[in-house]
Amino acid sequence: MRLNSPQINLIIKVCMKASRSLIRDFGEIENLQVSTKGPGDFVTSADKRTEKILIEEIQKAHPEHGIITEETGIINKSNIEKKWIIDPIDGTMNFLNGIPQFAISIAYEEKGEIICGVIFNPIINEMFVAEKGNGAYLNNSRIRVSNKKIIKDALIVTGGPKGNSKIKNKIFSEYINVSKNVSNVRKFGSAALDMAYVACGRFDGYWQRELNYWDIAAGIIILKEAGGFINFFEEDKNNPLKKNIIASNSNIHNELLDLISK
Ligand code: 2AM
Ligand code: CA
Repeated sequence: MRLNSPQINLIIKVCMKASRSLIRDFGEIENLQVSTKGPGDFVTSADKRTEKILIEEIQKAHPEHGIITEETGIINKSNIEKKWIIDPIDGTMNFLNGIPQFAISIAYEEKGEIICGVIFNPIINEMFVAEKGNGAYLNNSRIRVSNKKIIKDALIVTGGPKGNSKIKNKIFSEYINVSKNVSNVRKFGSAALDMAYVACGRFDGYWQRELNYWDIAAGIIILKEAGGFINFFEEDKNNPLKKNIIASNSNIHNELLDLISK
């Protein structure tokens, strides 16, 4: 693998460190599921514990850098040049239910451009890595998006609507419209892994509304470096961290865009 920037090495190191406690916590979930209290609080603390390790390790190396995370919010807000974007557990609902489809997602950004990113599923030990200009990798093998050319044959993944969404009906009708025009649609519950799976050709495309930037930041660079196309739609200028995204291989991108009722 040709990826060797100091940032990518740091991300991989902190991911591996945080994943040790995350794997332990995941192992506890089964026991908690049968307790009357349920695993809800435990998951929140697993999220926080993982995030704390990630933040501490990045701050050890770069105390002055900006960090945006799901749980803690924004650290060193004034540093707009160098930022780390962290989602400690993407796919929290899966984690909570003992389903091994979740990941640590970390991206590094300079002057508003994502430079590198990692998405790591510690349970099945799949690490997706990309660095600007140097390609995308799954574990140590180069990955590329699929070569599917016809949208009717495409396997598409999506997510949402979230529980409190105010546009559930719109999202459901979009789902129906896409379903009718592609081979099939899947919902796997982790935006980061959905994007990584498009990057390695398991899915041909992905769309989702009402995401947060940390759900997809690492996915963006991994997918781009794997030859994928990405589009954001209906952007909210007052809330730049909120995202609606379409991502796919290059062949079916415009057709998938047309199926989304913008
Ligand atoms: P999370 O697991 O970190 O919450 C599920 O469709 C995907 O959407 C997950 O990646 C999930 O991230 C993300 N998502 C973002 N905001 C969400 C919300 N409010 N409710 C559920 N999923 C959300
Ligand atoms: Ca997330």
